[in-house]
Amino acid sequence: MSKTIIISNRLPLQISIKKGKLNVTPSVGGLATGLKSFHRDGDSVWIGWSGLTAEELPENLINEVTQKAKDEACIAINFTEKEIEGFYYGFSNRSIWPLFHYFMEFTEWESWHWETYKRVNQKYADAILKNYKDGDKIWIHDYQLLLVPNMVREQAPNATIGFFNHIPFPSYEVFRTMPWREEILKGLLGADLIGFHTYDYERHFLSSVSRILRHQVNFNEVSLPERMVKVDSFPMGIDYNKFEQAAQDHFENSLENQSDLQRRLDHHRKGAPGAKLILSIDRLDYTKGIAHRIRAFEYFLEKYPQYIEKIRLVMLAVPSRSEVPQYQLLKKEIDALVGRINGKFATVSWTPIWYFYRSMPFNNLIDLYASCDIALLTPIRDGMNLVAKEYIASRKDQTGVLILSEMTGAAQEMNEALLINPNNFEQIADAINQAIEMPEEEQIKRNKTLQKRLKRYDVEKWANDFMKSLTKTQETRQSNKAI
Ligand code: ADQ
Repeated sequence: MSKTIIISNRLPLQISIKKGKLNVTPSVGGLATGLKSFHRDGDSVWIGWSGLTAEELPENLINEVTQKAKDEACIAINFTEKEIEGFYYGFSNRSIWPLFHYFMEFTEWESWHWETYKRVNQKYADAILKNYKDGDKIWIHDYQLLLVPNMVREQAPNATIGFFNHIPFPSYEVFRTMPWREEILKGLLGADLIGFHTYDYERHFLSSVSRILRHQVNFNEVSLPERMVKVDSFPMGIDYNKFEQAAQDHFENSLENQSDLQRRLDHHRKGAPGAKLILSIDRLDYTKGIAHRIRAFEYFLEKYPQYIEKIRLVMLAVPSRSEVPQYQLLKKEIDALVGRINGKFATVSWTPIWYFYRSMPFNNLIDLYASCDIALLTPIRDGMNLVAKEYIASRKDQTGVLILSEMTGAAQEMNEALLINPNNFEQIADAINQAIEMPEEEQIKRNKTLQKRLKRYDVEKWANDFMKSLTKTQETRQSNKAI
C-alpha cells in the first residue's frame, strides 16, 4: 500500500534526556501544530530530527528513541552537534531565515554553514530514499530542506514530490543577494509541486526562477527540459474543531477545575469596571515585532491614559533558537523594555505587562485565547501566523477583536480584523483604542465571518488540497509520457 512520507527539520515530538531517561514532549511551532492532525488521521510516516544530538544520545538509548518515534509513526534522524551548528543554527537560521524575512542586515554567508547545509540535506534525502517505495508521495517541508527535492529526484526520477514553504519567499531583488541562489532554486525545482502560503510569495519565487535560471514560466508553471513544475498558493489553516471544542470545554469547566492562570485572568477583568486584557503569543523571534508591540503599547498608555489600571498586555514569548546571537540580544531588549514600561506606569495595584517567557500547555493557551478581549499580533514579517487564526477559533461567544499586522500571510484572508502596519505606533495605539470601544455586535459580526472562513478552510482541507494538486501533477506527467 502506498503512503505519504512527510519530512521536516523536526519531528512533531521532541525527545530529550532527563536524569538518564527519555522525555518526549510535543514540538511547539506552526509547522508541527498544523500538520499533526493530517499525520494523525492519514496513512503517513514522518521523518525528522528528534531534537537530540549524536553526542547526547548514549548507545543504550538509541533503540528506545527509535521505538518512541515509531509509536507515533515517525522516523528519527540524529545529527552531530557540529552538523546542527552549521545546518540549523548556521545556514538555516543565520542566512535563509533573516533573508527570507527581509532582515538583510542579519544575514551571514559562511561557506562552512552552506557546506553543512548541503550535507545535512543529503542525509534527509537519503532517509527518504531508504523508506520510499514506488507509488509513495513525498511531502517536504520548509526552508531548512530547500535542496532535498532535487536530491531525491536525482535518485528517484519518477517520484511524486511536493514541497511547501512555511515562511515568506522574498522578492527577487532580495533573493538575488544569496551567494548560492542558483543551487537553492535548482534544489526546489526537483519537486513536482511547490506551495506557498500566499500568491505574493508564489509570484516572488517565479520571478526569481525566470530571472536567475532563465526558465520559461507560464502562469504558475515552470518548464524544465524534462518536465513541468507547478507552483501554487495554499494558505495554511488550523485544526479548527480542536480549538472550537477546547473553547467549549473551557466554558463548561467548573470553578474548582479552573487553572491558576484562569483565576488570575478573571481577577484582572473583574478588578475594575471596563477592564480589558490584550493578548500576544509568539516564539521569541525578531520577525514577530515583539519590541515594536511593547513600544506601541507604551505609546498607547501615553496617548490614552484613561486606560491606566484598566488594561493589561498579557505577553507570552516561547523560547526559540537561543544559540543565535540576535535572539539573545532580542531577549535582553525585551526584558529591558518590559521592565522599563512596568516601572514607568505601574501603580500599587497594577502592572501594565504580564510577561511569560516559556512554553505553556495547551489548556493554558486556550485559557488565554478564551479570556483575552483583544489579540495584538504585530509581526514585521510572518509567512502566515497561525496564532491569529487560533484566537478567532477559540472565541466561543464570537466577541473579541483581532489586531493583526498586514505583513502576515494571515492578513490576506482576515480582512475583518483591524489591520495595522507594525511600524506605525500611532496606528497601533488607535487600533487598541478602537478595539476597546468596539460595540459587541460589531465584534460578533466580524468574527462570525472570520470563523466561517477558517472552519471551511481548515488544516485538513489545506493538506488535502495540496495532496490533490500533487497527485494531479503526477497524472499529467504520466499522460504526457504516454503521448
Ligand atoms: P511560527 O513562526 O512558529 O511558524 P505561528 O504560525 O504563529 O508561528 O505558529 C506558532 C504555533 O505555536 C501556534 O500553533 C501556537 O499555538 C503554538 N504555540 C505558540 N506559543 C505556544 C506555547 N507557549 N505553548 C504551546 N504552543 C504554542 C512558522 C511560520 C509561520 C507559519 C507557520 C505555519 O513562521 O509564519 O504560520 O510556520 O506554516
